[in-house]
Amino acid sequence: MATETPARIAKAASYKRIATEEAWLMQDIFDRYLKLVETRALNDPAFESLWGYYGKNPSERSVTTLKRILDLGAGRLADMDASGIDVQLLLHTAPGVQVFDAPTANGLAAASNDMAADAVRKHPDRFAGLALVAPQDPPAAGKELERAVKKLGLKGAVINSHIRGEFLNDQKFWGVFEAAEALDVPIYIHPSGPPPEMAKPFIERGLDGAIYGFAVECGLHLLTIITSGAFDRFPKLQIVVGHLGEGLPFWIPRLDYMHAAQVRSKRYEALKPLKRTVSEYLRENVYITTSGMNWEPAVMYCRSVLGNDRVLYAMDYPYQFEPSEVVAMDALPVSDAEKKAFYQTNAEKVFKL
Ligand code: 1DF
Ligand code: MN
Repeated sequence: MATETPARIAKAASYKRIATEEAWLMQDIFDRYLKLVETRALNDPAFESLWGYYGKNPSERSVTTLKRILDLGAGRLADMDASGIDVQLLLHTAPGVQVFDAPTANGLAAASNDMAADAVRKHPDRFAGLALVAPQDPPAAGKELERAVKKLGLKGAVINSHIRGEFLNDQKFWGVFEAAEALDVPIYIHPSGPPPEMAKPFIERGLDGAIYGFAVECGLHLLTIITSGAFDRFPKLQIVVGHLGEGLPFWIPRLDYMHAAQVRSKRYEALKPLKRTVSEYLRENVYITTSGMNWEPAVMYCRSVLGNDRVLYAMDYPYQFEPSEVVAMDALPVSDAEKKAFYQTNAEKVFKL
């Protein structure tokens, strides 16, 4: 993995590099995160650890990451140029507005969508964006998604995983799925720190963040959506998850075997018969991106079990701004047409770019 980082990566001749999980942060939302860290009003240790770090830690990583993530202009474009990225799909970073009361969250979601749309309007060939919504208020989230798609030209929604400890498997949130399916846009489920009920063993060991806690929380979230039957109710709904599917593709045989076994034996009220197998939902209703996981063996495995058209490139800027990973993905042992699909045309199709 120790590829040397070139000073500057040239544009590719035969494909655009579209990076599909690139984070930004609205200053007003950041200020409110800091207030929540200071007051400890949420009583959410993973949130406080994460935003306490980016807000107050003096290390080079936290300071430069914060500077980059707040910038939707020249600094970001310069970083994209240096790393050979043609287009960033902008997602407001975690936990979005999911830590605020519903009226505040709805107002901030709308303001952030206006800002993201403005960045896209200024640089339509470099940026596209997903809408931030407040899933804690599903009717409002559905309306904001519709406004963001139809009026602002955003390409779907980002939901920053758990909603104060609850998951989208709960039918009270399904208005968001209904809106996305009706608008024919995907929902990107991006990780967040594990909720307090899950966080303790992770935090104590320093493992709650992007190293692994995010993947455990978000992989669990996706699995709960699948086993809830949400895709039987919304068969056209498409969910995008990063970090190579948060591990679920590697669990396919066990997910299918054990889900069928537990349903047959009626062990759990919550595990109902589904129309398809767990892995069929992964192949038909889920797209995965390579954010943070641009490592050839893992990417090739995921392509082999999900199909080339289900795997999309992402960098995870600015959290994992590693130009050497672009070099590694350029060298994937796949055909030119497949590489173009991976970097460009899959994203154009899924997000209607
Ligand atoms: C981190 C990484 C934080 C990612 C993120 O959102 C995030 C991190 C707050 O390293 O602290 O989205 N990431 O996806 O790699
Ligand atoms: Mn990310």
